[in-house]
Amino acid sequence: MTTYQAKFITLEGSEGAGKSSAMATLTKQLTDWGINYIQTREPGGEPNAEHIRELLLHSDHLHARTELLLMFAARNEHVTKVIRPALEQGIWVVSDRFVDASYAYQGLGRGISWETIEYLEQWVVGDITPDLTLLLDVEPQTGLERAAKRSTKDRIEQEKAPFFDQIRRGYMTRAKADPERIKIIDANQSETAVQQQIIRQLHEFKSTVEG
Ligand code: Z5A
Repeated sequence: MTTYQAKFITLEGSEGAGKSSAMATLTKQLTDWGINYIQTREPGGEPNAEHIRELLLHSDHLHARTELLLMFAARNEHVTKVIRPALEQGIWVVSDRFVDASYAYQGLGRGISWETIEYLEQWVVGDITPDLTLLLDVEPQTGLERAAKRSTKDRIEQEKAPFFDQIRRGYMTRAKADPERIKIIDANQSETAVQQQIIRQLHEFKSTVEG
């Protein structure tokens, strides 16, 4: 397995968890530390992958398997053309979502087996594993109320509360299996409190990587 000097950080969470402000906090901290990083997102983060994102979020009646395969098709473009080259050049990568989202949304949400997702992960992503994942955990109802303030909803956002309960379970299962990497942020709290938790986790992470 390749060990990169540059680090790969991901943000995860279900609907209305507050990833946008979390991303701002995270990138400001990296900037303050003088770290050279790129900010990206999934699905997307590369021109072809952004086309696939459009299909994913705005097509009617996508079959669950098609949804999963498109997520991984976009991810293949993203990993090979953006994430891996950046890490190889010593540039940190910060991504709004990555593979954990596929386990939560397509696994628990759509009922696709984790073995299938593991197979695709191995094939497409290989050894590109995040060094740190900040999982913004919010009560589905709270998240949906926050998201309702937004004007429009994409195809996946139109799902109802039980779907987002499953997403939360999926993320929690991932976090339990890999507590060293996935740090849970209580996103039910105020934006300031969430910000403080993120900064605390980043300081801990920095001291770990600096040895
Ligand atoms: N998806 C998938 O299914 N499988 C995969 O493998 C991947 C993704 C990679 C697009 O992702 C969809 O793709 C997503 C999962 C799926 N679908 N869903 N749902 P995305 O990340 O681009 O889209 P998103 O999940 O809708 O995220 P978002 O809109 O970028 O962020 P958010 O966390 O949902 O919400 P926000 O905009 O940051 O915050 C929502 C509102 O709450 C906003 O007005 C904030 O000001 C407010 N807020 C935020 N924090 C707080 C606190 N702490 N208190 C009060 N109010 C707050």
